[in-house]
Amino acid sequence: MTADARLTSFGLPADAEPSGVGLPADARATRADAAGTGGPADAGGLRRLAVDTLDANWEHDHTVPSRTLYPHQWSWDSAFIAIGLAQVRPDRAWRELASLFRAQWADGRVPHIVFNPALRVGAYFPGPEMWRSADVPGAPAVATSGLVQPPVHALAALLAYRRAPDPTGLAALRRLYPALVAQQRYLADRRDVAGDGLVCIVHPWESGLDNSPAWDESMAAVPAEAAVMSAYRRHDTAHADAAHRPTDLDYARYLAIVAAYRDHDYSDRDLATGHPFLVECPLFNAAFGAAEHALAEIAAFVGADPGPHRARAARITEALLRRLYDRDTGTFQPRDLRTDRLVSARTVLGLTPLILPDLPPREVDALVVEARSARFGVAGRMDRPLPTYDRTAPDFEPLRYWRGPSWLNIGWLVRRGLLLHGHPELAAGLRHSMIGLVAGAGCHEYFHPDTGAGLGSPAFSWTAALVLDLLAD
Ligand code: 9WN
Repeated sequence: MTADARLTSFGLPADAEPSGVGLPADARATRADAAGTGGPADAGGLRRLAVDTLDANWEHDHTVPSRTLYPHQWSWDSAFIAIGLAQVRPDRAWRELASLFRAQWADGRVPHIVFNPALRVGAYFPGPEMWRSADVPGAPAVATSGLVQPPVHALAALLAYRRAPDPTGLAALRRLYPALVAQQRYLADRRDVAGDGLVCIVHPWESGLDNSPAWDESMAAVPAEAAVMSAYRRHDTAHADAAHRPTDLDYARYLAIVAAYRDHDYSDRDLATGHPFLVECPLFNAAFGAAEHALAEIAAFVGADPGPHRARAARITEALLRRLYDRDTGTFQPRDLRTDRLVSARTVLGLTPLILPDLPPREVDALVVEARSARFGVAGRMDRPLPTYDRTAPDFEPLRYWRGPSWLNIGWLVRRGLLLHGHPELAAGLRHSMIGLVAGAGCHEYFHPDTGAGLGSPAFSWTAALVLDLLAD
């Protein structure tokens, strides 16, 4: 069956057919590392592949992003995974979120990795021996990292509850609500380094888009030598092509920033005076604002007051507009707090504030222009998948991780924003393109932004989860 024939068999209207998704034969059947194969022939097959992938990655109370590359629990992965699980295994959606929040620190931070103590030393790098969370007062009994990731969990909990608004869901929502509030309080109280109402990330890993060109300028100032990596064994490059991953110099800098934070017991008190990486990220802050909108709705369900959440949401949107919106380019850009300058690279991060329902029409219109431009190519009939970086930039890299490839979580967020702001035809184009990627290549971690070929882990959980959500919509 040709890729086009596959795409029409997903019950999508013929007029939503992209002109040239053009997935080549080699982009199709790639053996999944845990579950299925690429290229199921119809919507039922695609759904089964996605469910099989999630089932194969389920580990007693959470889902691993990938059995090989990421065998522990990751924070924002669990939120995206819960959104998909809510479609097929609602009990697991709640267990997924509950297990993550059991590892919440006393200060409210939700760690970006929760380590599975049953796994051997070296199952992932950098492992618990590098993070040493047990030495820090306020860390949970289980070993974790000390970083955070974008707070998309309140949105996930809200969507899971809307999908199955039953007494079990309501009880789970009631238990989660105070933990979600504490997560936001940590970010607002401890991570507003500039005092401007926005959260500052202290490591590129906190963005979730680890080696995005958005961090190049700030990372260039972090002193480190690639040669230090000869003392370590990277786990990722044993399971994925090194040319599709961050470089050794990136990793040397990642480790230097971890050491700086860890050696101050992950304290946020004096970050401004010496921490080597301090950036306000548009996606992280859009998620921070969207979380307050979601919490306002959750508050209404659990009998709490939505008012303070609405007020905080409005303040976050206002701060994003004031501090990260670039009038010259008509998109949002990260701000490096060490130089107090906006970053110039145009990445897909800039489009993600569309997930804020209260983004004003003028800025929405500008972001839609940016999304439709040759840089990102969003259209009712998309020629090619949404890239993570400006595809016209000279340093666009179609194979390397967050420097070009297409990722489903980002497309899912942008599509959500387009729907929120009245662009159903663009949202349909994006949905069709994302489903086409998984139909063509399977539940890969990321995809070649021209050919749609699958890259990274071939059985990646959030890809499976979000395609289930897209199919159900
Ligand atoms: C570091 C688990 C995580 C995702 C991130 C993605 C990648 C880790 C890594 O995998 O990061 O946290 O080892 O590269 O960049 O977004 O949460 O899927």
